[in-house]
Amino acid sequence: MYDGKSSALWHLVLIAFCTRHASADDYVSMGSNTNAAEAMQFLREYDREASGMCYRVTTAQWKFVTNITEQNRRRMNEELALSSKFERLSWRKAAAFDITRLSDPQARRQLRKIVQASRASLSDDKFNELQKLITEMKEIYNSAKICPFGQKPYDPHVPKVGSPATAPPEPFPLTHPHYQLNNHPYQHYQPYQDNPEFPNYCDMQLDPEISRILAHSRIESELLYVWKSFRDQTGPKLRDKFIRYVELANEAAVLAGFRNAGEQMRAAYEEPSLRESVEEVYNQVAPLYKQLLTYVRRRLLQRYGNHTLRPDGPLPAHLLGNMWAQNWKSIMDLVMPFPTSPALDVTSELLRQGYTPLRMFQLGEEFFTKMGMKPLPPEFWRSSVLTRPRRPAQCSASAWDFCNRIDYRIKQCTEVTTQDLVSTHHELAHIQYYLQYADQPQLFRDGANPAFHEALANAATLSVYNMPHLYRLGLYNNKSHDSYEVGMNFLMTMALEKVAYLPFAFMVDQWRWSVFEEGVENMNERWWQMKLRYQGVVPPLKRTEEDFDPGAKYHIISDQEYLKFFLATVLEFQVFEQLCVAAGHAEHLHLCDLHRSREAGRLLGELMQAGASKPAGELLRTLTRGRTDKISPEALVK
Ligand code: X8Z
Ligand code: ZN
Repeated sequence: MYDGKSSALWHLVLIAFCTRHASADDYVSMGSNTNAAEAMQFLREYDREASGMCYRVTTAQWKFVTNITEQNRRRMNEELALSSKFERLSWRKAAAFDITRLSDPQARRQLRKIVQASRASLSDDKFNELQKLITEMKEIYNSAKICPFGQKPYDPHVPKVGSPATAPPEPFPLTHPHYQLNNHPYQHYQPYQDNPEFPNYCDMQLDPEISRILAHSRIESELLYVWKSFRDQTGPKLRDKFIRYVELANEAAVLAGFRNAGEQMRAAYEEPSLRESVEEVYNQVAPLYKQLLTYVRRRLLQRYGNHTLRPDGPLPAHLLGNMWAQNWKSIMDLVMPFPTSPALDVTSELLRQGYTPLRMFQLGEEFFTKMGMKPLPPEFWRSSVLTRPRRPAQCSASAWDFCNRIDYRIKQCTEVTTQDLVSTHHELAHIQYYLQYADQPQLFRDGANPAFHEALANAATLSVYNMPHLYRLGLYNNKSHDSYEVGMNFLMTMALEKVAYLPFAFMVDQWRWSVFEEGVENMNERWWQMKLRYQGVVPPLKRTEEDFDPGAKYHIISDQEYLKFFLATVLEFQVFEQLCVAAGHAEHLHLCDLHRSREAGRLLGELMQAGASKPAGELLRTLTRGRTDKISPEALVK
């Protein structure tokens, strides 16, 4: 992940275009000032102040997420409030210009970025209410906890068997083997109620405990329990706040000249026919997804039997190894095409060779420098958090740009596993993107559209975990296995991760746009209708409008656009294919290794250096050497 532009400040600087086949400038709240010198002066000051503000907010956020204390939370919220004020003020100044009549296209582009996606046209009260709602929803979500399977909520008045009545509940250490399931075949999995060591303590959070159960347990009743309990602890508490959020976001969008908040979100793509082109991409990948679903369903039937799912019906949402059924890679053990060949897991080899988190990062840095790209600055090594801190901290991996052209960091609680080796390269690719576009003005230090950051980071990462690369690194010996079988297993892992994800990533914003457009009636029913239509997935239990299942997905309640993940998943393969062409690779795409390819590095660097200074279509033309400015799933399907 990259965390670059997630603060309130950066919500306000997205570009806004729209679907009404008109010019971009039609949607700018236009002022009358046509003085070009004043506009340039304003942009210079904005650049300096916005970079400074971004540095302060990012520093405060970093302090909080790497050391969760009330004081750090307060400081972060203070900085966020200041940056909101700055953003509103800047919006007013920018909106005073008649953007259409400025002759410098880059200045026009920057001003539009300040003005168009803003919610600053709301009254102060409503603007603050909207920010507060989003913060509250995030806090409710992040504090959701459930009891272990088979246990009642902890009651301090009921003595735990074998312990004194006064004993406080003990925090369960994450080093306990019950949580260390990554490398264990699922047969060794022991459900909580059968585990005498597990304490009577209702403190299981989504990450890591609940996610690990969904990934590793093959006990249907336990999967059902955690699937339901997490939804009980999120949705109903979030529903009313979300309804008010929809109302305010729509009001802000209408004041900014859009029909609704969905249209305002889509405007960041600068593509008038975005809805149609995204649907076309979905239709192109749907047949492949259906094949995958059919194959996986057969294997699930073998595991869970026909009282749990039907041979010709949809898939129950709790059996796919993930809370949202969005990524199926955890059920690889159930669906592996060649179970006697390896699944390219190099974890034990990494451990055997004495790899450490630091060495994994050094290896990742080398991957980029050997392609002729930029080395990491000393500040990176000085300040990054590369292993789990001993204090309360958020552990999700993220790459940080402190907006001062000096300070770049990664936060990742790295473990020596294949998955974290991949994640290390992914986060380092985000840092590479930051380094490459560092000389752009602050407003252009971002991806060309919301999908670009993830797409380029993943494109660079795709060659890291294929056979030739792991062989080259001395982590996999391709002599001892049938390479066809290993290749098929690898492609199945890819399909479970990338192909299974596509309909989910597509439907999230289809649902969100429908709520912004048509209102909040029957929100939950509509969610499940879309899950069935696009994903072929059904809830394992009856759902009602008392439930609010979209609220179990963080990106929905935290106001984060999701279409970018759908487009990024498609685009990463399109970019990867072109990088492989540049590298002179002529074999199957899944065997392409970008190792030491200066040509691939040059192309990737060129795409990254542009940041957001050019429209995405222009970069796609650069990528495809003039052939197209459209995103295409051809390479992914290949
Ligand atoms: O949100 C994320 C990352 C940040 S870029 C943690 N992802 C999406 C998700 O969790 O739904 C990565 C995969 C898709
Ligand atoms: Zn990322």
